[in-house]
Amino acid sequence: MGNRRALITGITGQDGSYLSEYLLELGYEVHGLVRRVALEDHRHRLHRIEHLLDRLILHSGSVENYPSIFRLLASHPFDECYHLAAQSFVGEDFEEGFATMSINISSTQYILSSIRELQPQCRFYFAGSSEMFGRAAAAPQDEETRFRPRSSYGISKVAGFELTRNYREAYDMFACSGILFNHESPRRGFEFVTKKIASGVALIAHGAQDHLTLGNLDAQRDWGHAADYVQVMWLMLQQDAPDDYVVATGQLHTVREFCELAFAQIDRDYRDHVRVDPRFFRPTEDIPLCGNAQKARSQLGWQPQRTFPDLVREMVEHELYRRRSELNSSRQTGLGS
Ligand code: F7E
Repeated sequence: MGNRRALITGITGQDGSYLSEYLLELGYEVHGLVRRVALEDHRHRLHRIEHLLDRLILHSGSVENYPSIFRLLASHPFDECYHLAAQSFVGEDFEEGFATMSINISSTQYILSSIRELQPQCRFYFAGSSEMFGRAAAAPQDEETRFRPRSSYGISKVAGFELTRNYREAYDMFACSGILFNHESPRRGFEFVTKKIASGVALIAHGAQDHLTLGNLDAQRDWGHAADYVQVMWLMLQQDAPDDYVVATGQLHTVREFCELAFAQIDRDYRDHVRVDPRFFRPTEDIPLCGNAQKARSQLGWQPQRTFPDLVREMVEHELYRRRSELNSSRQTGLGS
């Protein structure tokens, strides 16, 4: 596999960090585009890739800035480009619609256009999302299901998906989209419900908090593990022909089930600790988002390794460990002062 070279946008995020690990293991030279502020504030902004920093090549720049993308692609030849950077929180989206649309759409076009002009042989992956299905007319959703996005985030992802398809068809580029359903891990951001629950459970276990406030407990999601999902991104770019694929577990779980399992891990009943606040509610889905990943399974040979209970356990264990370490270090600091 040797010296293949990959560029990852969004390398500091959950998926970027798992994909970096995966590509490094395969022997790739891995480059990332990172904002200057992140490079200056290593500890906070690069925490997910801190353990990899001596093996990665980071470039200062922003996907919102065409010249920085163009310059990077003009100076380094890449075999593969994974475009993961995006404003990705759906909840905030109703308020922040303008920024979400303009950042997510223009960044994708900047990258596709630069690749076309400078390195048309470079294979391109676009991070699509189940949010593109929005108010889906049918379940489960697959590659043939019509998109009916109902958030600026979903609309921006449909635009990125269509841009990717168009560059593939009009310019014969090897450009693919993965339509990824929710994927979580201990590296998930705190604004997402799984991380919010796992970290709330740890705070409650340590007596730092008594309850956790959530939105709709009956909301359903098709939750997978991010480490399983990044493998499929790589697989898509290793095929003979570019194509788009749905990536999902095909199994639905409610926020309530996540809570039940997470609290059971500290021998508590979630009903004693979870409060519901309509502030966190989103418009309800008549037909839940649940993916059919048959095409990825049969054509790419992909198979998720981790189950839903594995995911909950890993996330809660991680948060319990993190809280314990924080408490120990604050005790030590207290002793020393
Ligand atoms: O919400 C419900 C909420 O914010 C999951 C992103 O990666 O996946 C993610 O988007 C569900 C929703 O993720 C709370 O209403 C209840 O039904 O964790 P989430 P998301 O919106 O599904 C898709 C595929 C993406 O592409 C996105 O980038 O949980 N929920 N109570 C809550 N959600 C949050 N955040 N907080 C609550 O308190």
